[in-house]
Amino acid sequence: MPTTAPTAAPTAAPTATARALVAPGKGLLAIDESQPTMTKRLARIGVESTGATRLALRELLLTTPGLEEHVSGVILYDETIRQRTSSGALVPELLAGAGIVPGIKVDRGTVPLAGSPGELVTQGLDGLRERFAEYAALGARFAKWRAVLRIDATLPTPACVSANAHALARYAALAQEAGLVPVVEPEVLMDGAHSLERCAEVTAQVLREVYAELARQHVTLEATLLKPNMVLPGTLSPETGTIEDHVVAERTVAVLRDTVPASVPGIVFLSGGQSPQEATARLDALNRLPAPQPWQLSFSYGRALQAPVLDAWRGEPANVAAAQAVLAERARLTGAARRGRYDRASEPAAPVAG
Ligand code: 5MM
Repeated sequence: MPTTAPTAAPTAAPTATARALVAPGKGLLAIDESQPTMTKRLARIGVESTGATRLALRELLLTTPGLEEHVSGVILYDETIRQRTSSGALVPELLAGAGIVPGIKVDRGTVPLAGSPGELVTQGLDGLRERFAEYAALGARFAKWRAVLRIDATLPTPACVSANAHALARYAALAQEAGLVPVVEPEVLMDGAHSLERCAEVTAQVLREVYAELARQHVTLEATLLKPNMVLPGTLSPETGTIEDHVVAERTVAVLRDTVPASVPGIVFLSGGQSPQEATARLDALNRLPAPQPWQLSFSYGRALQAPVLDAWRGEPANVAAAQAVLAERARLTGAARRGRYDRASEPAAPVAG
């Protein structure tokens, strides 16, 4: 008799969903901003954050013509998954009708980690089984939970890495129990003056711990996706701006090859504060690497897809079509990068910083 519980056999559906989410040329659009984040994003363009303005922005994004050509799935926020668009359809119905898989962010944000000054742990496990049942009934087929790790001279501590990996694995096991694909997001932040090599070291440390916990908690990797940071120097590092995209791609993949099992179908990078052009060029470089990788290399971008759209919209109904054209173009370029066919020269003339 085995001494530990066997790994549950995946149902066909979540495994197929995980693969569909990283179909060639496609990736995820993250519009799961919590209320405080959304308030900041809207304030930047002079728009008050209300239920109506948040829905107006999200409807603009989700009804962009042709979005499904490059976007396989959308990560929604709790408020959005329950909202009806002007057509009368619930947001998940609208997405499913367009052939886009609805997903849901289920973490409840970060709180200070007791005993680890300056570090955060993600909360939201209490009641998660019941919330998953409700989200599944609302049409969600995948989920996301984000852990945040900060680098400085002494951080992250082993306690922070371990606590966040444990929570990610408990979330992933509950997602699979409910039949949803867990997107596992351990984000090592770009904030700070650290080098590219320090980011590589910390990202590897974090991913090792995450995959050890996922194994301990019987998570079926074939029905998961990983949403990591790219390996980059900190925003205040003297290296920033000096490292070529192919070096970022090579270091990122070297870390992932050391830490992420081949049974994971796809890696969907977060943009993490990179400009849309940087995030696209680096995804392109990742997909141009000569050696074949065991997993698909795709995207799950929030700011890198949305920032220029917000600038084009500015809360004005008259700007909706122009803003949708910006998203369609950003999605087309990111989809091209997903295939390693991005041409930087085809960027709009005056790119907007993320
Ligand atoms: C879209 O932003 C997401 C929600 O963040 P908060 O919970 O802090 O409001 C965030 O989790 C996002 O999905 C990832 O960080 C990736 O987004 P970026 O902008 O880094 O590509």
